[in-house]
Amino acid sequence: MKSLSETHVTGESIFIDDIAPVKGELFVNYVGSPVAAGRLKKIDFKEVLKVPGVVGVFSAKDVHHNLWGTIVKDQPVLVEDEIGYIDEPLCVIAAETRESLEKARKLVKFTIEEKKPVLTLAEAIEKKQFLHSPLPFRCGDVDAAFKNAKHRLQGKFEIGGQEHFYLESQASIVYPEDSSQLKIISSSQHPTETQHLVAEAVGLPFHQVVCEVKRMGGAFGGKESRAAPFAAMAALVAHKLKRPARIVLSKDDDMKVTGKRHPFINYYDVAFDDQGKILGLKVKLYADGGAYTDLSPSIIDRAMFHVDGSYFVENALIEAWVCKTNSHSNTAFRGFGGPQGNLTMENIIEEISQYLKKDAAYIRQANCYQKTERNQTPYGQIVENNLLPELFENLLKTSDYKKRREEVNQFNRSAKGQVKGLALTGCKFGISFTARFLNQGNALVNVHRDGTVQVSTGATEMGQGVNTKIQKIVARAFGIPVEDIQVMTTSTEKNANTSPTAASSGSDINGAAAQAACDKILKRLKQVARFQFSGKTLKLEDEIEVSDFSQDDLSEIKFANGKISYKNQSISWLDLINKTYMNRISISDYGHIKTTGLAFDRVKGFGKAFKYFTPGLAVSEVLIDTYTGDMKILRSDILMDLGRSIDKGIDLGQVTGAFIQGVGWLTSEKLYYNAKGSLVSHSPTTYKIPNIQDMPRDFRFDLLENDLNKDHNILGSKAVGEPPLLLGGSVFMAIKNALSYLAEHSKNKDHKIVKLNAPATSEEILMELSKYEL
Ligand code: LUZ
Ligand code: MOS
Repeated sequence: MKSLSETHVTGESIFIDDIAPVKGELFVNYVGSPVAAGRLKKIDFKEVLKVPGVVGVFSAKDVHHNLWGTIVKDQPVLVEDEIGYIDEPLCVIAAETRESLEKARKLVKFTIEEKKPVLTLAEAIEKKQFLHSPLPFRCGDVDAAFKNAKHRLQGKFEIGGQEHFYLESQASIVYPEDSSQLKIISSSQHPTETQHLVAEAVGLPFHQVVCEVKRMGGAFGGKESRAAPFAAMAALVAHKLKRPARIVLSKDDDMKVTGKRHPFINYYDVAFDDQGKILGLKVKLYADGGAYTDLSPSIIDRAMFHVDGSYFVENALIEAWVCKTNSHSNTAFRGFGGPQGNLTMENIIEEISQYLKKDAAYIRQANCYQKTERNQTPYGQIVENNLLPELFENLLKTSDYKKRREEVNQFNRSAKGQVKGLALTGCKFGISFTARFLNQGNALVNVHRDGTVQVSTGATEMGQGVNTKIQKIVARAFGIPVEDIQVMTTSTEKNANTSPTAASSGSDINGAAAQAACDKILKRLKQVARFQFSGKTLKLEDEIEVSDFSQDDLSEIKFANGKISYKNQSISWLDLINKTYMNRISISDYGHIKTTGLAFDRVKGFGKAFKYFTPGLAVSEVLIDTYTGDMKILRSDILMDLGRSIDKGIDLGQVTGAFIQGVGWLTSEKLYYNAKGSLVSHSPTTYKIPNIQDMPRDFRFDLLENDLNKDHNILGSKAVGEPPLLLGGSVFMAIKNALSYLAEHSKNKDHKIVKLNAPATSEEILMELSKYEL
């Protein structure tokens, strides 16, 4: 049997558009709005219907329940009246071939009463155009802290958005089945939401719709909420025309129409002492939500939860708003607001360091959360089992920080046209969905009579390796080889009411649910084994009473290496499951788990919001060409606490991949829009994601393994998917640090402290340099 990664590399893995079309299958696509704001008066399909091969056109009136949204149902599948953003889907066309479809898409005529759009976040802030205003977090006495502090800095920090750039665009195929049932195959992180949205869009009860997800070619949050409306477009066609329907977006369309990471404009005011210890903090976070609510309320919450970064802040006021603009509705993206919060704090500390002329790494170390005191977040959660102090100590040593700082100082004294920078930054990512009800999962485990096992959960595989981790968890539970475990296609038929595979929680939640299902089977298997070991001969016609033995008896029965042993006796796995089956005892089960102990009160802004934290640190060194603004990463060192890793290879893959994705967000991935608000950087030729040349020239990464998470999470592991993305901030701060060596000599007094917005592209770096009047 080939491993899960081998079939990717050999090209055998089937993605949505690799599925061969079936007889009668139609191609489906939407037509987007030519303007960013206005009222849709009329759609004229006359020319479209003349195109050979076009078999159907659909608009809002064909959608049974048009408004959708994970949190607030404010977003139309197809615009009915008010247009929210340019390129927003206004209608759907179905055709026999892709060629007719593409031809037809250009021929729709819209009558629109145009309005003046609000295209920038700054304008939305000024107009107080808000989609959501959460209650603030407060702790300590901020006013007193500011009054008594010796130093104070204020500023504004702009952070750009980010395109997900999954390799597989949004894609779904919908097959009509008997008696109005629909089967959806989708590239979705959230099959349950896709099932529900499709059912509502076509007017079917939920039990008539099944959504299946085999795998995705990347998702990064972009398919958490945003996969479902495209599935609904195909479903509309399949339901009305009773023919299978396929929608696969082109890369350009996908980039224009789907939301991105939220851009932020943040204002801060910080009070601190001579050593750089933070005494008080006031932050106002403004996120660009785009046209609709989508997941923004949860995203702004996570931004607020991560403004503290890895640092203790005794007195704080954290306020936040989600702004409404005439832009694609921004959405989940790996980190989910956390990166924007964390970066704001790292930026503040970088500026404190420049102001005090002290090395930022030691200011960070001095502010970092401690173990028994200075360990409470601004929202009242105690940072338990905190290894941040060890991470600091270790990484400062292994990265040779002190010596390299001296080398950088020396280089910058003599270099012409080049400047180096060095920075250490951290993350402390909260693991749990902030919406409490999402912290649950279920799994179905079927043991077969040849000893092999199928496991199904709500987890969707998007390249992150969740299937491999679940496979390992089940193999370990039964003491059999991983090859004997098959993780099945995710389907709402087997696992209903699942949460999205998101919030880094895929393996935590679904792995624990799989373990719970295994535990139920194991309990029965152990009772049968105990019966066997008690010396009684088991005959097929015997009725075993499985509750004959106490837990104490059973706890000594071990499952390992394909054998079940008790004291000096043993039985093979194959024998035991067959004996169990022949006695008409189930060798399948279903598990359900929930995360316990969460107690955050949104009104008070206080309590335990997360089950645990995943912390990590990174040190990055950069070299900047001061004539071109070109930046190279000379070296990055990453150290993370992932508890006891279930699969170190997968975890390090997530660490390095997330880090580089964070670097791309903060250094090269700039989104450009034209005057009408349409994205112009909508392909890899204009949108610069990192390539192999952008990797650190010297890249070192490791885990600080420990047992402290064993009572908190499956096998003592920690979630890894999102946290390391935040460490890309070390490269941004290293750039800021490099520029500070030049800003020091600035003739322009207002530019003694480096002010850099994200992403720090070459242009952004050059523009900042030009202000110093060197
Ligand atoms: N999705 C979500 C997430 O619905 N809630 C969350 O808290 C979250 N956090 C990170 C990523 N996706
Ligand atoms: Mo998410 S940002 O889909 O974990």
